[in-house]
Amino acid sequence: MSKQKKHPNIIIMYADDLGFGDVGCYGATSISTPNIDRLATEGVKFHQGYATAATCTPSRYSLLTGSYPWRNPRAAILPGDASIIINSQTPTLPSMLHHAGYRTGVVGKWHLGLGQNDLNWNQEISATPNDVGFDYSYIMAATNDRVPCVYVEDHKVVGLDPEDPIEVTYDWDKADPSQPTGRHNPELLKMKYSNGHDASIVNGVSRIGHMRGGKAALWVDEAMAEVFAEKAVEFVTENKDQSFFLYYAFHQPHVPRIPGPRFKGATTHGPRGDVIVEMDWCVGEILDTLERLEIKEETIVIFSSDNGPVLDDGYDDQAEELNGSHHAAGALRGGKYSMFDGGTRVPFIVSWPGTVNPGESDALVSHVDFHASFAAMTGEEMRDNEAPDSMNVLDALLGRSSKGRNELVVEGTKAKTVLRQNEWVFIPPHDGPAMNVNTNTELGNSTKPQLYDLSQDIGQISNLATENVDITSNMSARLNDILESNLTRPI
Ligand code: NG6
Ligand code: CA
Repeated sequence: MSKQKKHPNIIIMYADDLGFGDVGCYGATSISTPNIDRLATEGVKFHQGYATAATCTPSRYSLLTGSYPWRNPRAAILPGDASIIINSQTPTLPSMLHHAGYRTGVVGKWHLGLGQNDLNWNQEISATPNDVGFDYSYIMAATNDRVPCVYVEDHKVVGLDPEDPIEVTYDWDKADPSQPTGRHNPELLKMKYSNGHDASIVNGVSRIGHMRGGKAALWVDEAMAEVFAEKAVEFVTENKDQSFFLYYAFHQPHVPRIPGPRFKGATTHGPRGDVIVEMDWCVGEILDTLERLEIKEETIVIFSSDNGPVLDDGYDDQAEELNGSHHAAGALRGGKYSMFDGGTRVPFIVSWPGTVNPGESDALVSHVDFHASFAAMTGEEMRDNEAPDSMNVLDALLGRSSKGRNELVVEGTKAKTVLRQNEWVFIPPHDGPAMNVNTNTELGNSTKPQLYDLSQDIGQISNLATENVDITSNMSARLNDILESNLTRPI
C-alpha cells in the first residue's frame, strides 16, 4: 500500500433490486455480466450474504447505520420529498470511516430522505448525505420512479435555473391540474405503467409524485448510468492518493428500466436484462479505473444488492413476458417485498486482490456487518450506542474464516421480521395476503408459523414447524427478545 495510505480503500457497489440469480457468477446464463464475474473470480463469493430488508430504504438504512431497520419506524419505502431518517448525531459507516481518516463519498441512489422537514429544492438543502458522514455526494433523492427527477450534488440540485423553481407534492389534491400526468395523458408516454406510477411525466415516463418546474435540471434516464459512472470514477481518481470510501449505489435494475442506447437489446429479456448488462458495464468502469491508477491491490471492492428481484414492478416493460427460463432469484423462494429468502439473500462479493484468497463462502453475513467489521479493520473503537446490530465478521468477509454470524433478523415489507439461526429460518405468523398479485411475488404471510431448514431446502418448500415444535417456539421467543432489545452485538 502506498505510504500515505493507512488503510485500504473501500468501494461498495450496490445494485437496486438485483436477485440472487441475476448475474453470471450466481448462475444466470442469458445475462452477460463479465465484470461482476471478474470480481467474483478475484474475490470471495458468498452464498449466504443478506440485506436486512426486502425493500430499499430499510436495507440501506442498515448498511449505513449498522442498525436493524425495525429500530427506526421511518425506515420504510420513502416518498421523494421525505425528510432524512438518519439523525446527524448517529454514528454511521461513513462517519466512522471519515474518523479513521478516509475521504468518503456517495454516488447514485440515496432514498434515505433529505432536509429536516424544511425541504426546499431551490435552496441549499439542510440535511443531505454530507450531514451524516459523507464528504461528497452526487445522488438522486429517492428512486428513479419518484419525483423530483433531478440530481443533487452536496447540498444543491444540479443545473437548476433559479427562474424555474421546482415544486414537489405527493398529493393529487395539491398538484397543479394543468400539468400532464400519466393518468390523464397516456398518449404522452414512451413507457406505460402497469400499476401506480401515474403522476408527473418526465422524459416520457410517468412517475410516483408530482413535480413542476426545474426543466433544465431534469435527468435523462438513458444517460443516468454514464452520469453516475463518471462521478464515481472522478471520486476515485481524485482521491487515489489517500484512503477513500465510495458508496456507489446503482439505479439498476429498478424501474423504470431505461438503458442507454448502447445497451438496448443486449439481452433477450428486454429492458430488465439490458439494464443489468449496463450496470455490469458500470462495475467495469470502476474496476478498469482501479487498474489504470494501479490501486487495485489497495482497494476492497464489495458488490451486492439492496433487496431481491421483481419482474413487473409497476411498468409495462415486458419483464414477465420476456423472462424465458431466467431465474432472477436463483433457487430461492419469493423476491422483492418477500419474507422468504428471495427478498433478502442477494449476490454478495468481496474482493481485495493480493490479500483476499479467491473462493466461495457459506458464512452468514449481512450488510449490517460492514460497520463493525471495518471498525475492527481500521482500529476504530465503537461507542456503546454505535451500530447496535453490526457484528465483526471481518475474517469471513476477507475469506479467512468460514464462520460468519449465528443469527440474523431480516424483514419483508412493513417491517415484518423473520429470524435466521444457523441453518434454520423461522417466519412467525403474519397477517396479510400470501401473494403480492401486482408483482406476482410470494410475500411469506401465513396464519401458521413457518420453519425451514435452509441447508436441506433452499427453496423453502417444506414447512417443518409442526415437526419441530421446540425449535419453533425457541426461535419465536428469541425473535421477541431481539425485537425488545436495544442492541444485538456484544459490547
Ligand atoms: C413501490 C413501487 C415500486 C417501487 C417500490 C420501491 C408502485 C406500484 N410500486 O411502492 O415500483 O418503487 O415502491 O422500491 O408504486 S425500492 O427498491 O426503492 O424499495
Ligand atoms: Ca431496491
